[in-house]
Amino acid sequence: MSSQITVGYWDFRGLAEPIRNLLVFQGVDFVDKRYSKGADGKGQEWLDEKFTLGLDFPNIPYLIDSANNVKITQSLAILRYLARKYKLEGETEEQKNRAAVLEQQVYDLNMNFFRTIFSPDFEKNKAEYLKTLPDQLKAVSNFIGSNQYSTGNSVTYVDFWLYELLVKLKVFSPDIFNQFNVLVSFVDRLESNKNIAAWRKKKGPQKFVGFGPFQVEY
Ligand SMILES: N[C@@H](CCC(=O)N[C@@H](CS)C(=O)NCC(=O)O)C(=O)O
Repeated sequence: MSSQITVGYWDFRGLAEPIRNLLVFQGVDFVDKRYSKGADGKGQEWLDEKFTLGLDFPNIPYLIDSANNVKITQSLAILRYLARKYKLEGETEEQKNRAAVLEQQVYDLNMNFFRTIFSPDFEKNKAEYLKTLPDQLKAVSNFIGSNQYSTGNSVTYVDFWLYELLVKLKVFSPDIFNQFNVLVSFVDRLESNKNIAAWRKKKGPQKFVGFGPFQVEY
């Protein structure tokens, strides 16, 4: 049977990787549609399709689930849709709340990171950012505590969102990241999932972002 789900994005991790990882973890056969930025970096391949797909707010990442006639954008809306579809919202009210809180916390931490990465005075801002990073990670580590996953002992959609933040920080500052055993174990646990491990092997290292000073692959 051909894949019913398509995820469209640039050819790097970016905002699509949590979505891809959720699908991979679930063992879903999906079309991993990647648009080239092209030699001029303008992404004409995407622009040619952008307004032809029937998306309300044409952007990438997008998700098309043809079996359910779903065509959506906005990375967190896509993750939440998949959470409902695959029952990854959390089992209890408490776990659902924890997922919602962590989702927005990770959003803020991501913004902090990207403000640093894309700031004009990168080196100065990087030094300032690194001073605050241990406290940011400590709070996440305390939140996870002795749970296997971020919101409890079962996987929720927010694990894939958190994972992507953590692996960025792991390569950005291994010394700081590695001080947090809970976070190291969390990343290891997801990466030891057989579907995720096979996906990582198949895809090889990929860039986090398409431009800027943080041209690191993971
Ligand atoms: N809030 C949106 C942001 C989407 C976005 O900014 N997409 C970027 C890549 S990260 C892009 O290049 N979009 C292509 C476009 O604007 O046509 C989301 O979370 O999905």
